[in-house]
Amino acid sequence: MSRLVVVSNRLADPRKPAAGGLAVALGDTLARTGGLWFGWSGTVAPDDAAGDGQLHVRQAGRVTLATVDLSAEDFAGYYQGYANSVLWPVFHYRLDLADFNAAYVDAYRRVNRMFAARLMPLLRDDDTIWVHDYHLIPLAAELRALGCRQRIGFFLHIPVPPPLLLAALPHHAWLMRSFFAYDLIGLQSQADVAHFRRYMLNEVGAEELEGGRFAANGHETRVGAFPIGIDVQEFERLGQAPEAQRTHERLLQEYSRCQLLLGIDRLDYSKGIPQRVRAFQQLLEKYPENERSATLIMIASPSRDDVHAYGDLRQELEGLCGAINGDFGDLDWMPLRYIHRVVARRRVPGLCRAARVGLVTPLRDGMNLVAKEFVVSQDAQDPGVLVLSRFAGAAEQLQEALLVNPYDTEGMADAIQTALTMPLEERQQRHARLMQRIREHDVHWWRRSFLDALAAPAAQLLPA
Ligand code: GDG
Repeated sequence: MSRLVVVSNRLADPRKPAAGGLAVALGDTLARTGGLWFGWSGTVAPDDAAGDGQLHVRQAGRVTLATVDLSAEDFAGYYQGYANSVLWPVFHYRLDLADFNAAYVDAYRRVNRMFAARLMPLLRDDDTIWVHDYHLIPLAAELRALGCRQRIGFFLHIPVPPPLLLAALPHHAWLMRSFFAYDLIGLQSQADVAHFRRYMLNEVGAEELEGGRFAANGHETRVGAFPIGIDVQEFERLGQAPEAQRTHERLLQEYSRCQLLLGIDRLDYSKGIPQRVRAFQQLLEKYPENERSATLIMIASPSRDDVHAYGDLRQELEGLCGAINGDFGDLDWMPLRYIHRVVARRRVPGLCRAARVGLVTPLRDGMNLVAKEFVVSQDAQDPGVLVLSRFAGAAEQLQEALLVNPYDTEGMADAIQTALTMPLEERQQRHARLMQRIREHDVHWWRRSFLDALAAPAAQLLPA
């Protein structure tokens, strides 16, 4: 069995419980065969220090964690700049929020080249390399330039926008052609695969072969949808633990006269948080019977505070939340609890179980794991209802959720009302079907199906 090498921008210690589903799932695989996890150390060294690119290696059980530092200039250009101020907005269809600063792409190339140079001496001939996410798209091309012959797979956690939108990205041809250095490219949804395919045919002039394969300029790659799942068993265990139970009981006590609605996201403009608040406001206006009974808890954990667009979003949201509480609240009832803090992971299942409605309404999302976590947290006898944006990758799988268009405020308010008044039997039926699909396609299924496809001969067809 070949050794697995995972490369991602940030690492998590797979043995720590706070690490969460993805880190645990990847850590399991790495631990089984003895693996290597490579990425940024999280440390920014001053520009004049020799820290730039310094390698740190440590063991976590059978997993070797190898990390490199970034200089302050590279951190600003590669991470805050090209990754989070260019690729993130463009791939989430937000050209208006992209900052096409020419220095960013240089830093992005430089860091990918530096990562390749540091990783190369650590590789063995029979390694299988799995690169994650938009920070590292050109990494395989840089590794190939250094003579790397091992199999390299790539998984993109965020959406792929339509080709004409991608084409607005300066250097898009360079970036997208660099995908051809991978043996396999995994995307979250069929919609992403369709956009990727059209881009390769229209913009690159690639030839389409059988089984998700594309060829251009003498290189060939394969593309498929591998929707990421959660670690269902781990999440269920977390839900049965005392801290989740206590959170659940405390919320039921405190809101005994209310039906709870819940949103949990990083505070990110892709998550449609202001749109959700407006829909909640519309709910209170259009269906006044919810006054004094429906309460929205919105946890928006801090994220990328140092990127400009995120500060604007926070201000907008604080204004909106304050206005609703001012307009509708009373001495003994506040319609909205907005929490701009991280809630401990151990409490999340208890929070979800106390909610009658889970609001997962991104404007665009690669997958959205909160949607799956919400469903898994529910009591199967008396489950809450998931209201899910049709623009989340998860919507392709979770058809029994109430699917909404987050730009349609009134439609969303109507869907919330449907969720709040849904009869028990219908809730149970929808929940059972969603659970079955989430269980079948959990994070272990995702990891196995991607790695099996990567190991398979190129001509083998990918799962539809
Ligand atoms: C990217 C893609 C794709 C959130 N707030 C708190 C908290 N969370 C946890 C959730 C969930 C995770 O963070 C967020 O995962 P998502 O999938 O919703 O979103 P992104 O962070 O944007 O992730 C996304 C994902 O990669 C995987 O491929 O699904 O589309 O954008 O697990 O529970 N956890 C705690 N406190 C919080 O306040 N403990």
